[in-house]
Amino acid sequence: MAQTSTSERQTFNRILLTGAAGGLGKVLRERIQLFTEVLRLSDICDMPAATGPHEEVVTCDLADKAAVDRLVEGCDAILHFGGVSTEHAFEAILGANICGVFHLYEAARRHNVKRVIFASSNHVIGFYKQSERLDARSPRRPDSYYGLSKAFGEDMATFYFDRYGVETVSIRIGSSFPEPQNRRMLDSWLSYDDLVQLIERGLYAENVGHTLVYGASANKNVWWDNRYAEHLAYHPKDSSEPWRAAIEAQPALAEGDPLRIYQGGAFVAAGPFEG
Ligand code: NAI
Ligand code: 15L
Repeated sequence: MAQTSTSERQTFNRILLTGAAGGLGKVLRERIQLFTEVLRLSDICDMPAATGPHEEVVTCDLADKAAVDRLVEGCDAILHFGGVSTEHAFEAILGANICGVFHLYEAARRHNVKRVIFASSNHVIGFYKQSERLDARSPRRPDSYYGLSKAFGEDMATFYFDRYGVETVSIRIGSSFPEPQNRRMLDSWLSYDDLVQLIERGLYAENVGHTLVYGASANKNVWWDNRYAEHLAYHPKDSSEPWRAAIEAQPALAEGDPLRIYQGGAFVAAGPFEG
């Protein structure tokens, strides 16, 4: 971390944000600046050019080990938001998410990065019913190849802490969009402000080891219990309630619709991917 400090806390020298061209990446580009002298933005897709010396823009495929190694050099923390973010054939997920997370941690080890924030997903536990209540120790029930890749990423984080001392906060993000879009998201929604709060806690909390935290706002129905992440002091401020009336006015879902049964919603019914 840099020796310079803001009025409240020290800033990082250089934070790397992967997935910077994505939905959340665009939001974080604006919001993470506060925590770092320089923000290095990376994606496989083109991004708007750097707006000043406080930004660096680097195009990089997470599947390219040597490129990821160069990308991570000089960074003191990583927000890993890049990769395939929905369900696809396994082969499409392999390079970006599975090889990609290995490349990232290997580079973090080589370049002495002490802290990673990993954008994991509710799809690690997506086959649980919406009536079930989980905590960080609940056995996983991935609902997709995508969910499996996030489970692998979480295990990668545990291994790199146990073996090499690289600390991670894995956020099992529910549904992080400007607003909840359907009945399921009334329970799984994570506002952008609450996401940023989680990232801030994840960056500044001490001795996190590998901490797993569920990323949801203070919604009325809570599926996830963050008792094992209390040291992060994450206190969500937002709730999906202001959208409830409009969402409940949407056409009713059929009785067997996975969106009303499973925590992972429609992901449980994707595939198979043959031919
Ligand atoms: P997104 O799909 O908009 O952004 C992901 C970015 O990763 C894209 O810009 C894409 O170009 C980039 N990417 C894909 N393959 C890549 C590769 N091989 N190399 C480098 N970059 C690559 O997804 P979104 O919504 O912004 O999510 C960001 C992260 O948060 C993802 O890891 C996603 O799995 C995770 N997440 C998001 C949730 C949400 O509700 N938005 C919920 C749970 C997890
Ligand atoms: C995710 O993991 C996806 O990245 C996002 O696009 C949404 O589908 C979200 O989960 C969700 O479950 O709503």
